[in-house]
Amino acid sequence: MPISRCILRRRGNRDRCHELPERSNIPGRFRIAISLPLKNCASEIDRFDVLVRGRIITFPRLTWYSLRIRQPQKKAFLERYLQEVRRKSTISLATIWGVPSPAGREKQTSNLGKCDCIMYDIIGDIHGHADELSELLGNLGYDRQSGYYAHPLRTAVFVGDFIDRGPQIREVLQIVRPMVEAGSARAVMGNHEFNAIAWSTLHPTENHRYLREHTEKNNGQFAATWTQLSTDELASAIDWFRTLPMWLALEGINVVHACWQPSHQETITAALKQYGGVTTDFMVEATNQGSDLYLAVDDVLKGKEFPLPEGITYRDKDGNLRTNVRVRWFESPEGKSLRDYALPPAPLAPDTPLSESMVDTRAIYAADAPPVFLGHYWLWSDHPTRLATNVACVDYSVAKDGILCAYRWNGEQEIVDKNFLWVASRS
Ligand SMILES: [Mn+2]
Repeated sequence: MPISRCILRRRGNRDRCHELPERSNIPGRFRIAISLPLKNCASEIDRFDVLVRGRIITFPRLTWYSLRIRQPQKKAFLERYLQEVRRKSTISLATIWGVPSPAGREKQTSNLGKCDCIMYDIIGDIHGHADELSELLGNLGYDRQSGYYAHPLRTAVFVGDFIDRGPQIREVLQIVRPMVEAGSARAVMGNHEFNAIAWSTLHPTENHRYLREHTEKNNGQFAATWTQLSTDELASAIDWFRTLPMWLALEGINVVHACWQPSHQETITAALKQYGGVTTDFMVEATNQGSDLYLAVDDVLKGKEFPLPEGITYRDKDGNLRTNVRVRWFESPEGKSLRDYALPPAPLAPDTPLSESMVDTRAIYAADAPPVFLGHYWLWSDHPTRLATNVACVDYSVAKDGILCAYRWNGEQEIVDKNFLWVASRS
């Protein structure tokens, strides 16, 4: 239902109508209006700041609500929310209306442009830091009343890399997976989940060979996960990882762990169809270095990397000697040195040349494309900023004493730095 057509009526007084402001830009899977006594607005503003881009709309006291819900799960959400609202003495009533089905919503989006979107909180790489995740979800207004974290009006989106490194991998999975399964969150696969599947999968025909070999280096990268989880827990986690999409094209935003490249996505989509999902056969091809699928998955989940010029190396955060750098694939390299094109900035000489022949222009992200959100890049700042007007990374190194970062998206097509939220790492 287009928002400008939504009308609230009082029961028993059909002449009294309250029409919402014309195209008031409330993105949301459903729409809600709450009658709040004005004097209480200040104390409730945090809780209801999702209304109309941060503004409370105060209606005359409403005495009924209407509910139009086609999805049972969403209905449960709303009912729980209404119960909570009623419990609060300061709030007289809530009004909720206009809950289109997903298919209907897509149609509406094309008609209404950015007006009619779900609102998302995009959350960066967690890497076993459950305490920080709980704190961040709490700050974002998610609560655990139903046994999993949920927000009455918003959906969380995880950019992958739930496991490895941190001390609370089991707890992270116990938070994230139920949210995704219940529909209060979406999630994409990170390279650590992909590696975990490969590490755990035996080659179907070559005896005793895992698709990700159990070398000292590979075992070390995965050690926190396989030592913290029981065999059954690990198997269950791997089963779930196989169900994760490698990117999400949502209404109004794109989400991928490392690199958005449509030509690679076509390759991956074709392989998923051919092999019936992230099956063992899919993984065999995806781990076969040099195959098109390997190259596609490698770029999408691990980002593009350029080799350093002969004889030049540097050490990364883990102390590993690097002979290549991750790059800012989303923008043109024109006029840039390799130092400027690296992401994060690499400790290279300013005149380190960039081989433009390596640039895959198919990955350059159009300035008018929807905002794309990434993880993966281990950025470091106590004040996250966008990478471009429509590109943002939400990985700020919580597993290296950084911050766990989220971006609170309210329908804007230009990313604004004030919508980053974060909590500090506790370890
Ligand atoms: Mn990561």
